[in-house]
Amino acid sequence: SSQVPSDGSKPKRVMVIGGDGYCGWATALHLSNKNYEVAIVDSLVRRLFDHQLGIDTLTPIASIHDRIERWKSLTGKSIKLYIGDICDFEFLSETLKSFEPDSVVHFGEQRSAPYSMIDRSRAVFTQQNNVIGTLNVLFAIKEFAEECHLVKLGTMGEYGTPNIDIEEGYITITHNGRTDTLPYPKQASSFYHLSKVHDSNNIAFACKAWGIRATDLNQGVVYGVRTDETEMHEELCNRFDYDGIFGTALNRFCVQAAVGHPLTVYGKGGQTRGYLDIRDTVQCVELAIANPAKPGEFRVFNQFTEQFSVNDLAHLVTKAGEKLGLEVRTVSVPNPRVEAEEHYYNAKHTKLVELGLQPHLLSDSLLDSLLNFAIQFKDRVDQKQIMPNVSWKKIGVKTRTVVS
Ligand code: NAD
Ligand code: USQ
Repeated sequence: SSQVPSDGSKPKRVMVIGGDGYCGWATALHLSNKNYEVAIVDSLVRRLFDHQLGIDTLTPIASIHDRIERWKSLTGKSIKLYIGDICDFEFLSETLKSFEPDSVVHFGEQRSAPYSMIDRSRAVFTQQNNVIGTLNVLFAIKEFAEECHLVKLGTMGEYGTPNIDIEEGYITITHNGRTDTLPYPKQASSFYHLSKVHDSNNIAFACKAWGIRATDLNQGVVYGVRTDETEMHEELCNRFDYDGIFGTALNRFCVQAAVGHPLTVYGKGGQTRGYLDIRDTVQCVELAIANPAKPGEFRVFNQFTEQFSVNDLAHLVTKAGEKLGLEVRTVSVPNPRVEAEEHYYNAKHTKLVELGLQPHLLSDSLLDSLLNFAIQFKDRVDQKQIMPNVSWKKIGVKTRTVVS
């Protein structure tokens, strides 16, 4: 598949915005390992959220400077680093002009639905950071790198849970005898998920109006932590969120099982989503870069490999835990969110497979190793961070300075 031309032409240059985060760090290393020229752009705002909220990753993570130095000393490969906020257009345009990327992979957003529902100021921050950051990327590409391919991380949550099959970005509809292929309807269910809908609309328009090439990766919930590159050294270790704000379903359940906390199924537990292993995140992004969209094309891929309900996940973790001698219990937590708890769900996800994706499906052995990973770090778990404390209905206009 992929990567670097063996014909002596120059290696492709990829700018990874949000490259200090969970998906971005794994992807930056993977691409560097595949001989892409990589630059990381990050404001480090995610590390600041952790400090402000008093939460922490399960795994100790090195500073971005130490991470990059360690990578260089292990592999001889350099990753360029630009620290700054992409909402600052001066910073972003200087970065783009200096690095001259062939593709920009944009992970750099506030990505937690609960964070966006803490209070008015966090809702506003999320949409401002995400929507304006992406608009700036679009303007910078138009002005300084018009051939550059934008690979943007979207979310499956843009579609919500409609009572019909979910297509990949577009749906063909016949109405009053006429037929058209239209953007698939969006029904996001948090101010965070809505920021992704706004981004998608802005990118689609920029492609049409200016001829920009873009791929929107509607990613499902990511699980796992190890990738080939991050496991090369402890200083390359990725973050692993388990708290009630940034932790995602399966990763949280594994940590909960490891420390003997009951699994926190919200409401009836029939909430079904698409999921994928972080090793497939890096593979999908590489496939999107290696097979770029055409000028003016706004391409949409649904990036997940399997569907599970929350109850399915609780069941799988309980079984895997038992094999390791853990006694795993489940509690039904009153749902802090407003979402359907029993619903139809059937989403297409064939386009990345057609490009060559070879999925790592959720298996007993992966669950085993995730659980063992969580057990290895269980002394770092702060059990007070586990229960959810952000309510979709109780969000207020007053800024919450203490979130506990
Ligand atoms: P993360 O919070 O771990 O990483 C995001 C990174 O972006 C952080 O390092 C942060 O400092 C940086 N960032 C945020 N705003 C920025 C700005 N204005 N300028 C520069 N840097 C900025 O999140 P993640 O889990 O790695 O998610 C990455 C992307 O993938 C997000 O866009 C998210 O919506 C999407 N996604 C994630 C998941 C998941 O399960 N983790 C699932 C689907 C989609
Ligand atoms: N859930 C529980 N118990 C928990 C945690 C979550 O029942 O302890 C439920 C939630 O109510 C929800 C589902 O599990 O129905 C998924 O929640 P999540 O927190 O794992 O994921 P979500 O909030 O949707 O957000 C995550 C990422 C986000 C990404 C999204 C992909 O944080 O960046 O966009 O997954 S998707 O879900 O496809 O929209």
